[in-house]
Amino acid sequence: MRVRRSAHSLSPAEWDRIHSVVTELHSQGHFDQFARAHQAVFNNVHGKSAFFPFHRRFVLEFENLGRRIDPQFTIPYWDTTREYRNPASSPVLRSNTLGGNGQGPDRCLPNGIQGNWQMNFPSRHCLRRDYSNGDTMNPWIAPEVISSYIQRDNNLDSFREHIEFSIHGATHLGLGGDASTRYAPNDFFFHMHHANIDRLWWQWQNSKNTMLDYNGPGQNGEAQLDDTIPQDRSLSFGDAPVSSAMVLGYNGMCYTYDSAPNPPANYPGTRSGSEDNDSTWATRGGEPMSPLPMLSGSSILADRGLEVSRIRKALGDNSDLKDFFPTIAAMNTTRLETILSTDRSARHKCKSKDGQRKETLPIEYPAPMSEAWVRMHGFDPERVAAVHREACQLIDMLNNSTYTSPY
Ligand SMILES: [Cu+2]
Repeated sequence: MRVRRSAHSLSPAEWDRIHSVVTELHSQGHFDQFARAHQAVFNNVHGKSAFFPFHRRFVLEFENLGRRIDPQFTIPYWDTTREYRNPASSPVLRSNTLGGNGQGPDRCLPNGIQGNWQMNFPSRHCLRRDYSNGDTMNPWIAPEVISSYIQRDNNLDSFREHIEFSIHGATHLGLGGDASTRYAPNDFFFHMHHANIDRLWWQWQNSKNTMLDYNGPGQNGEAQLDDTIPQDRSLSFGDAPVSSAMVLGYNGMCYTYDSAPNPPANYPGTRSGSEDNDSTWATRGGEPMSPLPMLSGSSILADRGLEVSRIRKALGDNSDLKDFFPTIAAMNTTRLETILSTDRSARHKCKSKDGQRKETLPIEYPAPMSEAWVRMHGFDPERVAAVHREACQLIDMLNNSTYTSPY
């Protein structure tokens, strides 16, 4: 089982290896292929339930191609909540990592692992980045908001809508250039971002009894587990059903994340040790191994469980706590104590250089999605606005309480 790691934890030597792999993949034409394929299926895999399973399968296929070049290759995930206040300051966007902003009238990317690349889809052009606010970006999504979604969404459709209209869109739009188009896979950022979206889905799947949860708008009416994952002829999904992509560790989904629950050891379906795309598994309503892996305090809160005890303390037993953070509201005191002790050791890391804790900053509102983005996806603008409004309400609620964000 391969383990996808946080982009923040990679050494310069590991970035060099990624550089070699993506350079080779580009010379073999795979960046063009994936950009074209993503554009071809675009309307079937955004704003629809297939959003999660399609992108899970899509990123995996790209990773598998990379492993033909370097058998150790995995796609790092980029937890973009980490630098949500000032995304341009991210260590992931330096000249020896993903590169920074585009330059010149065409906003060509001058540095990073794809520095000065020429792309061929949809036509020959330099790979572009164009930050949303000049040399900086508008704020992304605070980790507290994502934690709230993981805790409170009880069906896939609400979770998908929350993620798609918040962290998913904000990050694509922040980087701009190729990353904000239908052919976004031209920018390797796409795969690192979607690995993170996939990790959040996997956290949500494990957070309650929702491992096989699948509902919402499908291709024809209500989505079903035996729907075919939308595919482009250039990809090797075949007629794989959505069910084959639901559980990591099975049906060729041979990977996990360094900061998410491990795949269940025993699950109805095929435990496949190969990279084959065994799409025969279509369990519906099978009994999952019980109990499901429990999320630790840190996983509940976007990896850094610092706020679990703070949120509980600040919000006490009021109804806002139950509405926005039901998992924390339901925690017993022993569990809280355990998290609290992790909290104490982790707090050191939140000190800035002069030893002052940065906990007096209010949480920032996310920038709203642009109209062009909403139109390109055919989203219902009312729904997009509602998700944004709700995130702002949650942020107001936390900012008006005694809660102080450690981020
Ligand atoms: Cu996409």
